[in-house]
Amino acid sequence: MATITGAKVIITSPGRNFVTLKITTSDGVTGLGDATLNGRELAVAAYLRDHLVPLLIGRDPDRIEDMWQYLYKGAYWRRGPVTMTAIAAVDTALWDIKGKVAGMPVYDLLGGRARDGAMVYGHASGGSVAELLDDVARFRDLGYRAIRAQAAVPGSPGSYGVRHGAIYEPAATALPEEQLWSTEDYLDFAPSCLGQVREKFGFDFHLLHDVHHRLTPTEAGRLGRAFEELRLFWMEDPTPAELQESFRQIRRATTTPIAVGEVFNSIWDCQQLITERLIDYIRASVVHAGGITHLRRIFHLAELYQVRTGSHGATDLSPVSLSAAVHLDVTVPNFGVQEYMAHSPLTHEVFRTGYELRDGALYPSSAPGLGVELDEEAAARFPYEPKYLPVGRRTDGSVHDW
Ligand code: CS2
Ligand code: MG
Repeated sequence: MATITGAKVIITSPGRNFVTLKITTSDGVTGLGDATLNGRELAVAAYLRDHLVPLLIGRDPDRIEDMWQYLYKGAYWRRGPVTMTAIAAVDTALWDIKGKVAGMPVYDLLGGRARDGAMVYGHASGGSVAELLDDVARFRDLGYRAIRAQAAVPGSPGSYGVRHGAIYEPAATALPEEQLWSTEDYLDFAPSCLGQVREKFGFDFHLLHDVHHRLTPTEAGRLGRAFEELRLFWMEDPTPAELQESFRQIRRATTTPIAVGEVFNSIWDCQQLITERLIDYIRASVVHAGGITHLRRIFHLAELYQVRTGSHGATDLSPVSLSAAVHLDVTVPNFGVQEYMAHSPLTHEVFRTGYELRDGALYPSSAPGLGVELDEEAAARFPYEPKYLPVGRRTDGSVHDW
C-alpha cells in the first residue's frame, strides 16, 4: 500500500495569486489541488501547512472518502470557506493521484462521460452599452453559445463585472478599494442594457447576468420580472443567500431562472434552495465546496430536484480546479453550463493544462488524473502579492454587498 510522503503548499502569483497543494506518495506519484480563496489566500495556505499537512503524512492516498470525513469531522469546527477550501485541495489532489495510478482520466473514475464537452459561458462587459455590445459580438465570433453581459451603470463606479484591460480581475489593490453603489441606478439601467443586447443580437444564444448579491428579495423579484421578456439563461446571485428562504419571494415574483452558489462551501448552504427548488442552477465549485467528493454530493442532490449545475469558473479559481470542474461537468446528468474566464498567458506559464476550448465548450484532457501540471520553477518566479477584493458602499456611505 502506498502512503502519502509529502505535501507542499505552493503560493505563486503569475498575474494573480494562487495557492496550490501538491501531494506526493511513496510510489512517487504526485497530485495537485487548488486552494485559492481570493483575498484570503494566506489563511488557507496556513490552514493547510500548519494543520492539515502534518495529518496527511503516512496516510493511504487511496482512501479519498475516508480522508474527506477525517478532515471534515476531525476538525470539530466544521464548514466555512477556509476549512472547506483546504479540504478541497487535499481531496482534488487525491483524485488526481488516483487517476494517475489507475491510468485513467478522473472523468472515467467518476463513471465516464455523459457528454463529450461542457458548454461554457464567457464574460462580455463594457464601460458603456456600446462597449458591451462590441464585446458580445467578439464572444459570438469566438463561437460562444452562452455569454454573460455586464456593463458599467452610468454614474455608479462600483458596477460589478466590468473588465479593465485583457483580463477581469476584481482583486486589484493591496488594500480593499471602496466602491460606491446605487441600487436605484442599477435597477433603472440593467433591463434596458440587456434589452439592447437582445435587440442587436436576438435570441440565438444564452444570455446571462450576474447581480452579484446586491438586491433585496423584493428588488430581485422586480428585476427578474423586467428580465422575463429577455429570456435570460439565468440571473445570478440576485440577493445574499445566507437566508435561503428569502428566495421564495423571488420565486413568487418571477420566472427568470436563478443561479446561486459560488460563495457556498457545503451542501448545507444550498440544501433548502435545492430541495424547495428555489434556484435553477447551483454554482458551487470544486475549490470552495470541499473538492470533487463533496461537490459531487451537491450535484447529485440537485439532480433529484431538477436543479442543474453551473459551476463558478472565474480566473481566481486556478487551472487546477477548472480542470477538475470539467472532468465533473462531463459526467453529471444535470449539467447546465461551466463558467469560463480564460486565464492569462502568464498563469499558463505556471499551470500546464490539457483541457481544450472548442466551439463554445471545454473538453477535458484524457490524460490520467486531472491532466494539469504545475511548473514549480516558473511558480517561484512569481512571489505572492497582497491583493484584496473591493468593499461596496451605498451612496450614503454605509457598507453594502460588493
Ligand atoms: C463572479 C466572480 O465569476 C463570477 O460570477 O461572481 O468574478 C467573483 O466576483 C470573484 O470570483 C470573486 O473573487
Ligand atoms: Mg458571480
